[in-house]
Formats: sequence, structure tokens, C-alpha cells
Amino acid sequence: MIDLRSDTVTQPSPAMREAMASAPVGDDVYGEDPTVNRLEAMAAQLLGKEAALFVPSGVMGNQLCIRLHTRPGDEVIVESTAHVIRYEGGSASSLSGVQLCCVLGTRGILSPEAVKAAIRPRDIHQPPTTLLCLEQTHNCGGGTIYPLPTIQALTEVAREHGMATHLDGARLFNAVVATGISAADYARHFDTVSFCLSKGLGAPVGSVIVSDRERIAKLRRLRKMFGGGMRQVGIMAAAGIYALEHNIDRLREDHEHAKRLAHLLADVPTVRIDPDAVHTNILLFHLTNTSRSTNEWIAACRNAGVLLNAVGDYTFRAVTHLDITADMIEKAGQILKQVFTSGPSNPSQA
Ligand code: TLP
Repeated sequence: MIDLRSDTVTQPSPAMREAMASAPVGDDVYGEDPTVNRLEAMAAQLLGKEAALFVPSGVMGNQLCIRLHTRPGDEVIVESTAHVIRYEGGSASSLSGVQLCCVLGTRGILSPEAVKAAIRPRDIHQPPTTLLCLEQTHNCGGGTIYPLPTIQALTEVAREHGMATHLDGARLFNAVVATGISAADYARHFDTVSFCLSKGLGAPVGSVIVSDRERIAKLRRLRKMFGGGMRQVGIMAAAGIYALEHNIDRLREDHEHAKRLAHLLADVPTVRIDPDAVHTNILLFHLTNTSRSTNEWIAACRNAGVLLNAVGDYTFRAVTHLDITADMIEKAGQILKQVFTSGPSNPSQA
């Protein structure tokens, strides 16, 4: 099976498992896990911030930061297909009591003008707009990269209006590798940044938030409150350290694989895809001229040996990652071409 559903599906490598098995550990709620402390110091340095906090997931990273930057009744500006709104189970409203203002972007990328227009005037009738949350790379935009000047302009608008800024940098390192711009150069524009160790970087668990010391101290308390205080979790942090030391540069292979798959799919008459729009390891494509349902197509692909996810009606997502080889991409291209050209004879039974 060629699993292109997500870069979350990777298996820890033998070397990563070895690093985990031999990691010194302690009780991290007391701040006594040496491996967690090492990971946090490493992450802070890499992103040019004072301090860092290891958290169990990307969702928790985002939600702790939303809680930190807002009060109940506030409004948070996000792009209309952001992970925070689509895939975090409504947690911003339930855990922080905020409402999300969805601004339409282009392939996930917001314009400073659109954000400016969405900021509410200070008036007792209106929710205070207190946070701008961006996503790098943009998942539902198709792994698109936020250009640095756009980030700069957007965060400037936010600051001028007294708003805080958070970056959901789940796949920040994909942008770093693709552009050559350092993680610190992206991070300097934000009050808080979270990034995932468990996606392209290949660790089994975990995300890290970076910020200044004062905010990280507050986030540490909020993490406990949200139930995310972990104990001898150096075992997991060791996988994160291994990932940062070994798996950043190789992300470019994933990008090449995604581009190659996009070119293979572009040859299929019923597939709509623009290979130039594939910036990193995520590709979105649209199926035209079909009466079969999206789920039937997903089932047909699975039956033929390729796992995909859908992000909308007839819009599919394929994500490359460190368990996908160049050969698997060629094979996936052939399989998908065959499935989408001929179609299964009866996809509901496929
Ligand atoms: N994304 C997952 C699913 O939740 C959709 C995926 O397969 O892509 N921010 C972004 C931009 C993400 O893509 C994800 C995970 C998260 C945050 C949350 O990370 P986890 O799953 O670790 O909580």
C-alpha cells in the first residue's frame, strides 16, 4: 500500500527508535527531563526565540497559543480553510471562548488588505479582534508557502491594531527547505510559533511552541491546565531531537516527489492539477467529469493500492513523506492514472 494520506503516517526509523530507547528522562512537569530540556533549548535556538515548550500535538500547540493571546468573546482572524477552523474540532470556541473570523485567501494565503478590512472597529457592539493566526505551509491551500514579505505586511497590520500574532508552523520546515529562508527569519515576525515534529520530520509524537520566556512560562501553566503536562517524556523528545538533527534537509526529496506525482497526474485527462502550484510536499488535485462520489474514488484508489484523503468534493490530497520513495511515486502515478482513466467497474464494491 502506498500511503499518501498524510505525512503524519511515518514510522520511526530504527535509528530514531534507538535514540528514544537510550534517552535520559525525568519528570518533565518538574522541569527535570534532561532530554525535553535539550529539545526545547534546541528548538528555541533554531527559531531564534528565548524559550520553547514541548507539547503533545499540533492542535494543542495552536490551542494553547489561542488561549494565551485572547480572552473569551474575542475574535481571531484565520484564513477560511485554516487547520484551526477545519480540523481542530471547534476547540478555539470551546476551550478559549473565542470566535473565528474566516477571511478568504488565495490557496490559503491572506492579503494584508483583506485582513485589515476584517479587523473590527473598537466598539462595544463588536468582538475585539485580538489575534491573527497564519499557517506555514498552508495545508488546505495545497502546501503553499507564505511569502516572507506577505508575512511581514500581515503581521505589521496586526501589530498596528494591537493584535497578537501566532504561526501554525506545523510544516514550517518544509517552507524553510523550499525557500532557503531560515526558520528564525520566519519566526521573528510572530509572538508565538508552533511546529510539528510528527509530520514531515518523522517523529511519532509532538510539537514545540517557541516564544519569549514570559509567554512560555504562561503557556507551561496553560499546558498543565489543558492536561498536556507529561512526565518521563524524554523518550518522545529524543525522537524530536533526532528529527531536527537528521530529517530537515531531506524534506526536499518529499518536495521533488510531490512535484513528480503532480506531473504524472497532469497527464490524466480527467484530473485537474497545476504542477507549478505544488510548492512543497502536499498536492491537491480535482477530478472532473465523474458521476461517482468522492468516497467511491477513494475506495477505488485504496483497492488499487494507493491511500489518499479528500479535502472537498472531488478534491483529493496526496502528501509525500519520508516513507515514500521515488519508485513508489512512479507506481502511485501509474495506479492513479489507471484508476482515474478506466474507473473501477463498480467502485462501491471496490
Ligand atoms: N494535520 C493533519 C490533519 O489534522 C488534517 C494532516 O493530516 O495534515 N496544523 C496543521 C497545518 C496541520 O496540518 C495539522 C495536522 C495540525 C496543525 C495538527 O497537528 P496534530 O495532528 O499533531 O495535532
